[in-house]
Amino acid sequence: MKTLQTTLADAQKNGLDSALTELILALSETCKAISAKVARGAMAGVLGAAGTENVQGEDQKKLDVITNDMLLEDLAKTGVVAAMASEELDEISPVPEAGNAPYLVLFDPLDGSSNIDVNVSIGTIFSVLKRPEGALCEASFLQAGTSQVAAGYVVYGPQTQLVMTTGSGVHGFTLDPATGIFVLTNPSMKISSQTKEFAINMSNRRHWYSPIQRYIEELLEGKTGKRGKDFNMRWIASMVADVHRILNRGGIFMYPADARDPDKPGKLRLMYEANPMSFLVEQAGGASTNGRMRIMEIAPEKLHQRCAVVLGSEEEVKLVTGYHQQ
Ligand code: AHM
Ligand code: MG
Repeated sequence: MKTLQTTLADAQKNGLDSALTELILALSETCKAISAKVARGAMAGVLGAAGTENVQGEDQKKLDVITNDMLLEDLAKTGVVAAMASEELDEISPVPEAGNAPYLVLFDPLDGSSNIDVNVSIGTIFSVLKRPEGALCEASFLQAGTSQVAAGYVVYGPQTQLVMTTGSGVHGFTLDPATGIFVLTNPSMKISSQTKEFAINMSNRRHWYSPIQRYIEELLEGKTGKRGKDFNMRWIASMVADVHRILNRGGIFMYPADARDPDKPGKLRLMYEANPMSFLVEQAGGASTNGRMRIMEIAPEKLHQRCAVVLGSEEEVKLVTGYHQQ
């Protein structure tokens, strides 16, 4: 039986940095603890609103705050993390006692906040960058997605699963609740290039720009329309769960920019959501763009910047991106 530990040990033999291994193992331990809290729900006192707002003006849930604190505390102790940035923090969180530690970690501690209180899958998303030379500041984090050395998520669903990449494929591990061990259950995950399934929040339809309007209209026409096949729709409203489905059976996921607020290109965040998920999707043979360009090549300007997202099965992503370019 292969586990997260043995898989990382093998990767280390093939050159994976031991500090990065340590970091990923520490992250997995924290996520195990988060999973336990999520599973106990009301009994662990983690449901409901925190009564605070994050830097983006969104209401925080108790679990947003609790998981953020857990990750900050545990990763600071590893000695290999120089600083962290989180969707739930206004500013970066340096770890002065870590000295010249080699890595920076960015995370969305609890993705899918609207699903916490209704017992629907939620997750933790992470992205790891190398610490650049010089003094640590926000700019240290503003590296393109192509610079990520590891990325992944843990989905807290019917099973708790950790899915990650260090740049040589995507591997999925299921937490065995009996032993507390992440077991390799989904080695070398691959996204089919074709699909008949799409994910988008249809309630925003009236706000979309014309390329997305056109694309979705063509999908909805089904067998007798231009595409000549029927498409199915899924929208979980937890990006981790939607991406997890796509990594398992293909599909296309979109959270496009729309006409509501031209200063906000979409809802999702480049550094905590779009980049790590793009790294996973590309490593699994899929594609990921903001409608116009490869997400991982976007030069970040701000830590909390938003990003339109079109990712999943390559042929569909290419089609949507092509519609934007026309
Ligand atoms: P969150 O990080 O505050 O939970 O927001 C991100 C989530 C994604 O997981 C999901 O794809 C999207 O928001 C759903 O948005 P909507 O509620 O507009 O459908
Ligand atoms: Mg999120």
